Amino acid sequence: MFKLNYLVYLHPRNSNGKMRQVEKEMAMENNNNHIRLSKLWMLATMTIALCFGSCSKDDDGVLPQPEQGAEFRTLLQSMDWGTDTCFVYGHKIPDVDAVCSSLAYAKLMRTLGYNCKAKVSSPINRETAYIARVFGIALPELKTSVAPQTRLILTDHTDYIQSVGGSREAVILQIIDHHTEGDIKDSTIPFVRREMVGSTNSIVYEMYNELGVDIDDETARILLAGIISDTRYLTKSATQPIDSLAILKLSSQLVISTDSIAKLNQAMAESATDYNGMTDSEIFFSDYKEYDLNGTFLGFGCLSCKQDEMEPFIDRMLAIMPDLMQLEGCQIMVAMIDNLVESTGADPTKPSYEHDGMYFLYCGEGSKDVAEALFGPSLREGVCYDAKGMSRKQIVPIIADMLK
Ligand SMILES: [Mn+2]
Repeated sequence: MFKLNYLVYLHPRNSNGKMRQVEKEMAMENNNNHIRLSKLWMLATMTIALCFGSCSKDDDGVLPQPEQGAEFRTLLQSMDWGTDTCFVYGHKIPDVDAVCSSLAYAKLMRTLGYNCKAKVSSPINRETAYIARVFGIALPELKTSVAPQTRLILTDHTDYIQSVGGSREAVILQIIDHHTEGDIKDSTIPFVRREMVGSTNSIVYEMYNELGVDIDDETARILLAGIISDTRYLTKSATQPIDSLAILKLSSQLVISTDSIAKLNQAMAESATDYNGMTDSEIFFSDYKEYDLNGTFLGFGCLSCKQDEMEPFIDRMLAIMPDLMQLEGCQIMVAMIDNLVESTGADPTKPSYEHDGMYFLYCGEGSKDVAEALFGPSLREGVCYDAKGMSRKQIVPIIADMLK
């Protein structure tokens, strides 16, 4: 089968917010020079955007052009879609990026004539519920497993353990993702688009442009919500110019001001860290992923806590981690807790709390060595501190390397 893997790795910004270096890798298993040229053209334009910063008046120049989608349309036609609906899934314990990318991508596939429907494999979180209410987004139905041979498209993940039940026996047609390759190997999937950008929704946005498919207002809201959430309104270190460009274009289509986006982001962030009425284990699992790192199962929670409540919060999480580790069948369980400090309040559009470093909790054999290699000596047993504020997406590949 005609096969195209498309990979772009971009280094994170340095402290000046400028790009340090651009490293590109493209793996193509066909000799279609036209594809290669058009992809190179796109990389070149992206590189220009990276070098000269984002969101200038010349933004149109960095958007992919519709004629670039022609080869992809041919590839879609050659796929074995089966006779039933193809389901589009984000990862288990879905966040806004997972839900929105599956919705927007299923819509794109339907527009191109393929019978696709977005689903979620486990219940949505509070941030998704909040933004769906504000934006009037119709959420995907819950479907926790699929029958063998079901056609799947996966967004925002690349590991079987994070995927819908039955995914190992399903036929995975496509992966659209912004994480490094997991145990679902790219080489086994007809189409993989993996770009190291801030949000999967930015990749979906690029693809709408490449394919020349109009983005209706509902889809614009879906894409915008995903990008705001996964980049925390362009503040996370994984953020790239395409994320800012997409927010700019989508918000201008929807006539939403920069101020409104900042306020929306603030409200979304607050709903994401609203643990009111949740048990400690519900809190621990509120943004949780598992990884099979060559046979070592890693459980990884992402949490946040206000600085003045941090110590008792760390104690509560450390107290339940050994039991949760056993419950989940993991060998190592870790959690990062974003440290939220009250902001000065000088700028009303800025969130009332800002991230300032993170605490890294670890549990399980060998986890201390891993944590201390990453972040230096423990503050106390089970706790390290990271001033840089690395993301889970950045930490997991490093842990995977260490465990090799
Ligand atoms: Mn994501």
